[in-house]
Amino acid sequence: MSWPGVISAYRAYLPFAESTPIVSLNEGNTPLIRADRLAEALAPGAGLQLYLKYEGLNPTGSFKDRGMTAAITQAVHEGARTVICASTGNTAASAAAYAARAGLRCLVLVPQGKIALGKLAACLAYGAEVISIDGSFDDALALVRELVQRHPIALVNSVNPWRLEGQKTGAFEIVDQLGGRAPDWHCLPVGNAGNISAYWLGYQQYGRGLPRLLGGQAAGAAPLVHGRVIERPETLATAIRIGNPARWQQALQALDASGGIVTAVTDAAILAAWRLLARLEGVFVEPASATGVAALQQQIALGEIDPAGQTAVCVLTGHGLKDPDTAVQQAAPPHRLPADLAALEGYLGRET
Ligand code: AN7
Repeated sequence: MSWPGVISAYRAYLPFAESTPIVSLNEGNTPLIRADRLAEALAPGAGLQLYLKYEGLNPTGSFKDRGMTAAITQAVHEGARTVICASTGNTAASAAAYAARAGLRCLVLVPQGKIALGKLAACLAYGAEVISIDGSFDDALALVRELVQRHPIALVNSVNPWRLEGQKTGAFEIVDQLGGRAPDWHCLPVGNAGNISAYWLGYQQYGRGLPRLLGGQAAGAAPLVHGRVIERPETLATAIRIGNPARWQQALQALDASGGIVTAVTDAAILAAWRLLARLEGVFVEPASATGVAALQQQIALGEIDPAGQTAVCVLTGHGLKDPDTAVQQAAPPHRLPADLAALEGYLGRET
């Protein structure tokens, strides 16, 4: 049977009326990939059971589609004609796609020069009106929050509670894929803090056990770790270049209630984890998505997490093709040879 999308799959757990028409791209049902080689790199000999929830395989290439199907469904239900969001890129691409499918006008505000190429390309392709703000994501979010007070436009950032309703289905899937139980550790990047808040709601509602949450923030954009707004957040992981998360308090409560940890990891550590994912497991993600793995690696190395016999799930939030520029910049350029067998054999025999 074909997968119907997260609202239809988990309708009994979501507050939609039976009669509400669903706007879906059949999102969700992403693979939970066992990662033994990565587990061995992070915790040699410890018997860590590590899984990767590959959310980059959603229809627009990121986890945002789970929440967006719910937010756009509800916006249509309430009669909206126009939707808007501020975004570091993935929310924008997702909003643009679901708005297109619903026939809505879609405006997206993005920080000038700080949105990865694949995200911009998608927004433009879906026909969204892309507005590049001379400021940060936080500036853009403040602007749209004000705008929707004055105009009948639906805000589809994760301040919108419907986003969390859809997003929490990620927790249901993980439990189902693990055979009916939550993992010991649930690791993920934290930017605007919608995802971590939603996962906690999902695990609680599903009632099959609770994980401890491990949130990773980029060192240059770590308001939750430092306990203060970061005025000028900076990180190569542009998806999580956020200094004043909208779901700040809810995330702290979830972390606290789960006995969790929120930690900052350097861009170098994020890239190291990003590389391990691709090279040890064949899983290509955008840099921000490796932040949960980097956080797990750090906490194991510091002795804060004992990996022995534990089950950990790392949520990989966005596909690697979202940010092709970083991937190319991080690698040596391709080898260049004449179209000639001798040259190719010479290359094959060289020292590597
Ligand atoms: C790949 O698209 O905020 O903590 O505007 O794109 O729920 O914000 C993106 C966030 C992690 C952080 N990984 O999730 C946006 C946006 C990726 C992301 C996050 C984002 P939240």
